[in-house]
Amino acid sequence: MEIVNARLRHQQGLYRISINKGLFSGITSQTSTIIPPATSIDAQGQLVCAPFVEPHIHLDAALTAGEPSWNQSGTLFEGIERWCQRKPDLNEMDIRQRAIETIELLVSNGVQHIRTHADTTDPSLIGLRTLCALRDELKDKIDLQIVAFPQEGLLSFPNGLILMEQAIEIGADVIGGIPHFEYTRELGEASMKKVIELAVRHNRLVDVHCDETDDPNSRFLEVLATEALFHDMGPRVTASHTTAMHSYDNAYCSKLFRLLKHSEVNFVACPTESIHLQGRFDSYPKRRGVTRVKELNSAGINVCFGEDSIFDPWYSLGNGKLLRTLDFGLHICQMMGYNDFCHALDFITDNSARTLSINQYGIAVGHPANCILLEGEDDYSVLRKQGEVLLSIRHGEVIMQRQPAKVTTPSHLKKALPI
Ligand code: 17E
Ligand code: FE2
Repeated sequence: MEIVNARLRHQQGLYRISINKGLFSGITSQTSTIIPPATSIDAQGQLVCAPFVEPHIHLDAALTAGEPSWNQSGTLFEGIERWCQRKPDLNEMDIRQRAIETIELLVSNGVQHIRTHADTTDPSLIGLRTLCALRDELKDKIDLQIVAFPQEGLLSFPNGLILMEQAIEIGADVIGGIPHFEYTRELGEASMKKVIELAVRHNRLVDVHCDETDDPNSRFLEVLATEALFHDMGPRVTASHTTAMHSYDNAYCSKLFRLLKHSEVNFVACPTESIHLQGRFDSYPKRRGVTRVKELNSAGINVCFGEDSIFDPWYSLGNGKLLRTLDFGLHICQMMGYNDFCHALDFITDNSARTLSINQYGIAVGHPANCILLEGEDDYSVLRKQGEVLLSIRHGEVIMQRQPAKVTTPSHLKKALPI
């Protein structure tokens, strides 16, 4: 198989991309547009790019908004309360159906790698078991990483630690935490040490919901990053949300950034989620509550964007379109300069792939032939158009294809328009 008339990120001109036995086998530049041979895919001068990566989502909770009641206040804490009302009704079929529907939505929007959290503060661990089984079942179609996430606290929830250890045994890929939700600061700090200790012992990745609050005194990130640094595992550790960093004072941040840089931990910001859940205890001015994406990125620290929720107790919108998340993120974080736009797709592709420690990601000879076709020629135009993902190829096979929407103008309007 081959794709012709393709544009590639940060390259001039058109390219011909050959695929053999599920791998990229050649990438050659074309001198001009070519008429596609019958077996080729014609990219028609549009951007072929590595698949989108969803680095942070909760598949166990997806599509449950309003069940049994809606989050009225819009706070994280009411979200947790509503989820706790839904938890007793969880069963394998229910979770499977919602997770598959959500994965299909993501795949139809160009995603091929997903990191999902699964709540372990449930004595049955049904969410985690179901998602681990689904990960194994769907492994040819999608890469799924499962985070064992102690939603109600690793050390504050009864048997939280035992449940976490069971979750690791069942097969969780990543160890999670929620230090700002533990009963005390001491428990929050102890939980961070425990998370890293478990990850070292069981050779797992780490992804912590860290400081997801507007409270400027929530400073568990420094504990997480230090533990990661001292155990030499920063690149395998992710701090999700870190919304409190929005409210830290600049003097503290300047000291903190030195540690973050040394530790090499990764960051996930969820701009749609945080603009909605944070700032809820403010009157005016209201904080945006999104972490310092621009500053982290400028400091050379890895940061990416995720959706977090699709129609769940925390956020009742969301549609699987990471281009939408990216658009929100760039606006909220004021990354609206020409240079920001030229590299925008990094936040939903390369940076997220690094966060997930995905090997051989990207369009290069010898890598798995995974790619998507977008509407637009480069990062800037793809972002501006907010078009559809037209094609998704995985291990050399088309797993999703759609025709670009055609607009027709009624004839009476055509006459009126001087085109
Ligand atoms: N749980 C949590 O603690 N925070 C979130 N943003 C979501 C679930 C979606
Ligand atoms: Fe989350």
